[in-house]
Amino acid sequence: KSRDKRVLSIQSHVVHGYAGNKCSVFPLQMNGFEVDFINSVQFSNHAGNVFYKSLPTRYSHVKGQKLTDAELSELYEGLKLNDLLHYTHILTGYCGNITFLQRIADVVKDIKQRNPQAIFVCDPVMGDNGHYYCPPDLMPVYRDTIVPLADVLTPNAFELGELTGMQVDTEESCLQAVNKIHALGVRIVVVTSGIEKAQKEGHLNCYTSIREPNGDTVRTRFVFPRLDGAFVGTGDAFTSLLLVRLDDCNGNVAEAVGQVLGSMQALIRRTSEFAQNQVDSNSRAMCELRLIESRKDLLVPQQKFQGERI
Ligand code: PLP
Ligand code: PXL
Repeated sequence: KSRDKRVLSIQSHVVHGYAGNKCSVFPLQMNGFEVDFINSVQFSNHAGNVFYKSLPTRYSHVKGQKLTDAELSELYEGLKLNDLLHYTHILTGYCGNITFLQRIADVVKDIKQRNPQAIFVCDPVMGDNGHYYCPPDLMPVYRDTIVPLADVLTPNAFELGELTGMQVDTEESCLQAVNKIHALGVRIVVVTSGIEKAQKEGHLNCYTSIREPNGDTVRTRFVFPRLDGAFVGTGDAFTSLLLVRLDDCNGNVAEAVGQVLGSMQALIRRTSEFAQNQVDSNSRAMCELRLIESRKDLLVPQQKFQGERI
C-alpha cells in the first residue's frame, strides 16, 4: 500500500553540479518521495571549496540570484491558495540570510499546524572546522527559533558546539551537547562528523541519539572509513537519505544511519576515484559528487554499517 510521502525542501539550486536541492531532490525522488522544492538561491555553480590530496579547488565565478523572504512568502501563498500544503516532511539546509531563515520558521510552523505529524528535518548549516561559512548572526535564530521546531537535527561538531555554547571535541562533550539539543525539544539528533579527539586514525565517527517519549535516550556510535577528499554536497545528500531511511525504518535512527552511511561511502568512494583520475592527469577541474552514477547506491546500499550502543 502506497503511503503519501510529500516533502517541501527549501535549499539552494545550482545550474551545474551538485549542492543543496541538486543533492537532495534526486535521492528523495529515487526513493519514492514527491518533492516540492523551493530554491533559496539559483547559482551557476556552488561556491564551496573541494579538497583532494590537499589541492583546494573552487570555481572562479559564481553568478546568480537569491530568493528574498518576500518572494518565499509569495510562493508559499500560491501553494496555500491552491490548497497544496499537504506535506509529510520539511527539509532545510544551507541558508545565507537572516530574514529568509526567519521566514522559513513561519513556513515550518504553518505546515506543522496543518499537519501536526509533519516531520521537520533540519540541517543547521553554519560552518565546520572551527569557522562559519554563513553569517554568524544566523546562529541565534537557529538556536532560539529553528532548532526548537526540528524533529530531526543533523549538526556537525562545530554547529553542535555553537548551538549549545559548548566546546565539542570529545565524545563526552558531544553527548552532553546532544542532550542540550534534546532539551530544546528535538527528538532525533545525528552528529555527522568532527569529534576529532574520539576518532581513530583513518576513520570518522557519527553519533545518533533519540529521546524516547518516556525520557530515555538511546545513543549509538558509528565508525566508518575516512575517504580521501572533501566534496561539496555530501552533507546535503546525507540529510536527504536520512529523511528517506527514517521513514523506511519507522524512526529507528540507528538502522537508518547504518544504511545512509553505506550509501554515502559508495557515493564518496566513486567521487574520490574520479578526483584521483583528475589529479593523475594533472587537471584541477572541479570534482562534483558522482550522484547520478551512484543512483543504485542511493536506492539500496550494498554495505550497511552497524552502530554500537553507548
Ligand atoms: N564518509 C561518509 C560516509 C560521510 O557521510 C561523510 C560526510 O558526510 C564523509 C565520509 C566525509 O568525509 P570527509 O570529511 O573526510 O570528506
Ligand atoms: O552544500 C552546501 C551548499 C549549498 N548551497 C551552495 C553552496 C554550498 C556549498 O558550497 O555553495 C550555493
